[in-house]
Amino acid sequence: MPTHTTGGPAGPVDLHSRIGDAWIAGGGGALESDNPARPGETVARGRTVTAAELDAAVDAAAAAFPGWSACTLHERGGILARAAAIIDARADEWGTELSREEGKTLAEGRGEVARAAQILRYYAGAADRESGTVHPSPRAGEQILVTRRPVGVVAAVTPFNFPIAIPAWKIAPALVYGNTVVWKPAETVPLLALRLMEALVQAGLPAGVLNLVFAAGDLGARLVGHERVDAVTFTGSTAVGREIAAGAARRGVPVQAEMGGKNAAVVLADADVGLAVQQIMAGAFRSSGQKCTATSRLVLDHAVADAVLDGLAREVKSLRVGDPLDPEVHVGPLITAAARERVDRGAAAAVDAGARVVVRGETPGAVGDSAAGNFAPPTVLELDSTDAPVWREELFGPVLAAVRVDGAAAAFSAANDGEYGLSAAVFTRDIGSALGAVDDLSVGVLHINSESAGADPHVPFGGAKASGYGPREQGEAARDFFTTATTVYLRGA
Ligand code: UN1
Repeated sequence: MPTHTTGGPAGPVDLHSRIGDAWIAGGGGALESDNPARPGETVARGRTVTAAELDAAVDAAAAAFPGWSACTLHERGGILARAAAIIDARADEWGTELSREEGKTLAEGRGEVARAAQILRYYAGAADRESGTVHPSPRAGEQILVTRRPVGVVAAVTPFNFPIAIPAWKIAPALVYGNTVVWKPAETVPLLALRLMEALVQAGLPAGVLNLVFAAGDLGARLVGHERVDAVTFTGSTAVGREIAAGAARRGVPVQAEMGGKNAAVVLADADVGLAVQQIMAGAFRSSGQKCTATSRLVLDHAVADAVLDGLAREVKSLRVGDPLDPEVHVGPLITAAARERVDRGAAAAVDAGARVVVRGETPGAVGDSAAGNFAPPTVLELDSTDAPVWREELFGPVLAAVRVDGAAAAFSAANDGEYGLSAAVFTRDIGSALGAVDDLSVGVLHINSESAGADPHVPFGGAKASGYGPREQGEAARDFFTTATTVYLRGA
């Protein structure tokens, strides 16, 4: 294994892909991750793989499959548990690197690394959980068992915004249930990918069981379309997810795609307004709104609308936007300058079309100043109708668009008005309204009186409508995706 520096300002960390039992430099183009808060500061540096190297990674995963799938769940789980301990021991250091590379605050960066360890521990425990079922047979002297086998070689394609937690929740279940994996992380966060890979190698993962490829351009498509790949797990945009799903359908390969979101917080007339404001702030502005579960739409009952908007205006004014390594900062930069421009353009277009600016926070450095970091001001807009693009299109930044409605029925219909259906938050003290939300909102994840973001490893995670395709992630849903069932009719001879 190459020796890696800790990645402090001393200099960029050397990146290597991992194929089979070797760390390789990669024969493709230059790859560099930059600190989004400090333009020009390189965090990690290396090269991408070539098409031949990518194919070699798939071959390595295929070659490792028979041996790995023949290990017991306990053996596989033991490696994940050891990797979790390694990650825990490095949580402060790797959490700091995460903040430097991705831009979320130090608390969120360290929290995410700890979360990755917790996810690995959860799947390590799969060894002791049921993995099949036994059914009575209509015929005497027979039992019917449903057992589960691994699917084979899995391609995992992961996004920038949770550079270690999302890979952990895809890779850990894939591995523990006996699959081998080729993993392509987002090009903007290679360092954290390297760290997770290092932890698993150090924990004793056999060669070829997980292969990490830094890949650019159309190599992502080559990976998910590879004839030796048996299943694809993806998190990213709806457009890419649907393209992957269409290609996989032609090959008859299962896909789990977790895609965009435009998640609403609904505040009903009887809500605890203080609680709602605090939770909306967290849902909308943590990670600068760069979560597919972030709150980006607000549906406010007329009775509480002014109180909620006034509360948000007060809170947004006290947010500090800046370098996430500063512990006083609440909101870091967006991942790239292009992301910042997209968010600025989206908010400006909404204002041009008549949206009222309820509040817009301060950023260090003027918008568009390329010497400043990629900071976008936390912004709350009020709209007259739900027709505006800012209501419908995912901006993936700290922008909230609010509308006013009368009553729960109108609120749920406004929340459903859009193509996405990942998560929602409903604030109410009325059990009937809460149950109404359960029935009426087309979402995969519903929070009653808590923020729209967040996911626990033991329960299903995924979205309705354009937000999700294929089986849910996490918990038993992950087991079902990463295994295939054999129904066994068992009779004595
Ligand atoms: C969370 O809300 O903590 O990409 C997790 C995303 C989601 C994960 C959200 N797949 O933002």
